[in-house]
Amino acid sequence: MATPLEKWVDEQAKLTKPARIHWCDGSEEEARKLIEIGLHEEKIGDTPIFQDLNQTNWPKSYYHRSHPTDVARAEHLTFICHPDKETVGPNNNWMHPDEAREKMRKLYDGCMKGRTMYVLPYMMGHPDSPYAKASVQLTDVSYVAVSMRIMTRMSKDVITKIGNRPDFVKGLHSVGDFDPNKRFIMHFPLEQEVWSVGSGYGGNALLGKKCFALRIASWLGYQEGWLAEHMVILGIQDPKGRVTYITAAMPSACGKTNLAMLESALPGYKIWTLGDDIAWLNVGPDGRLYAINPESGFFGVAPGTSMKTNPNMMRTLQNNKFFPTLFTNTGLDTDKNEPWWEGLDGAVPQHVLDWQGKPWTPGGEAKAAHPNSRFTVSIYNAPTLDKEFDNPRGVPISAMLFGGRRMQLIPLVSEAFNWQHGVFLGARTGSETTAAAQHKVGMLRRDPFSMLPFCGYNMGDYFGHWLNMGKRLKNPPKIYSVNWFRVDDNGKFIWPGFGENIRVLKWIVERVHGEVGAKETPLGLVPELKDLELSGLNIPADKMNKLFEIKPEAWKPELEDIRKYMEQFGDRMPQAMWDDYNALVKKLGA
Ligand code: GTP
Ligand code: SPV
Ligand code: MN
Repeated sequence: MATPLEKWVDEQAKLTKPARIHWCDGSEEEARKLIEIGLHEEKIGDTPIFQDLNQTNWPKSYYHRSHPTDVARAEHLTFICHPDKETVGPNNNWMHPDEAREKMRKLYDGCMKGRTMYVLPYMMGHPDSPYAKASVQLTDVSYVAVSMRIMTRMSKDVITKIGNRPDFVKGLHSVGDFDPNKRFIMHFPLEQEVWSVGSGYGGNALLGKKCFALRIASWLGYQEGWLAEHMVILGIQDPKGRVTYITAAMPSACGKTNLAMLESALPGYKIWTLGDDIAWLNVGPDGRLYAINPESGFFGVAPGTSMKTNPNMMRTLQNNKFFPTLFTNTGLDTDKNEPWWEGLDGAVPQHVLDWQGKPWTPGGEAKAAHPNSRFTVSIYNAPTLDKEFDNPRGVPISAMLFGGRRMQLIPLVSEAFNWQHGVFLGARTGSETTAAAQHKVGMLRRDPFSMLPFCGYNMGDYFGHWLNMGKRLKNPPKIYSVNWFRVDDNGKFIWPGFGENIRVLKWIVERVHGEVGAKETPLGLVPELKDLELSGLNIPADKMNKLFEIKPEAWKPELEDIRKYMEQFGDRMPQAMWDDYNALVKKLGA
């Protein structure tokens, strides 16, 4: 008798009609074979999937270019397909499941002809974790198969674990013919299923990541009493040797990976990494909030990464431990056969091909690396990997940060008055858009909890779920708003950011342990400047004050924007959020 898994694979193969089916076992030997196939056999059009890189300077690294129309998440082509539109909410694109299935079946019909279907069994979370979930993705491209091996715990043991159960998370993926008009990423929360076609890049194609670990998982968390969040997880070791665990939510390309492995500018402090993108949060037996990272790799923004900004990531990329490391849509230094991107250390190389493979001229407008070009590398390569990373229970969280990219208004750091106010801080978050998704860059949009593109159900209900989670916590984490991106009158970042962000984390750690005071403002509790460790920074006092400036007049359009945003959710917006909104309006005298 065929298992539910075998039956499902068989049905998808009947629809997509691959030339062969390869069940992956997740081994290194297999990954090496897949790379060979991508180097020499498998092609998209005329282009091989992978190119070799200089193995001396970039050990076990390979280069990939995605289709030029396919370089970022396609939010406008991403749908949640639940029979009830209200459940999906105004924060998502909605399509009826029947319509979506019909549309997709047509696009899938025979789409894998002549190609290999790879069956990828993987765990999100440590296999022994009570919070982990088993999943299987089907794909027709070796790049996705290899990427999923880096990003998740892929193993044939998962097949045994699934056994005769029908309730594993199912992902069907095909690159189709890359036609952007035939590109869709469909989510079926009731069936725990994702169908994606037409894209081979990032969150559109690595279905364990945003599709499952956030959109489907946030829905499961709502049903089952836990949270799936767009958050980094890190430990802050202080001079006492104490490690304090925190999470931080920031929108795409707004600093999570950098924060997750920050190299401290203050002596005696050290950051330990547990995750750079996604956290699953559960109430532990002791009433504290515990975080696990469902992933096991980084899919990080390349441009700007250097020994100056993120030395620990540079060390991770050049570490030989876990095979392989991938670079996608960066530039290529053809003299050395090395990946290159804007902001990398050293002189600009003489001969560079851009992310589309065309000769690139330095100094012009055009970038060599696509702004959303990325590396894919195992978390086990990170020299900062926390010893608790593989602890199935996760780590207890003492503070949660909500960040965004805001040139004005939002202070460097402020602490919520209480859990409910913290949920409001998360809900009112806005951020200027980045190249991580296909849209105009630099526009302010509301991005509650940095989850706008990732919350798989109505965000009004999501805020309510957060409020309820707080009620179940005996010792809830403190909640903070942070903003590294405030600019001066010349449009320059005031705060140096990166390794210097430890100064903000230090204050947060001291707050968590009741070791330092704070000053009340309409927005929340902020540090007294004397309590922020600023030695060696040379930021003039007027600029430091600007980082915390609150001008009620300037807040008027912001408050209007927040109100309009909240109103969209009608009855589903919890009254508690309106109470906090009204309190803020009153305090600002606006
Ligand atoms: P996703 O992987 O898309 O979810 O992004 P992320 O949140 O992990 O962003 P990442 O850390 O990769 O940072 C993206 C961009 O923000 C890069 O260009 C960084 O150089 C920049 N950045 C990160 N941290 C800071 C900071 O503290 N200050 C400033 N000014 N820029 C930063
Ligand atoms: C993001 O956009 O938030 C990412 C990259 O982390 S992707 O995997 O493409 O979603
Ligand atoms: Mn992300």
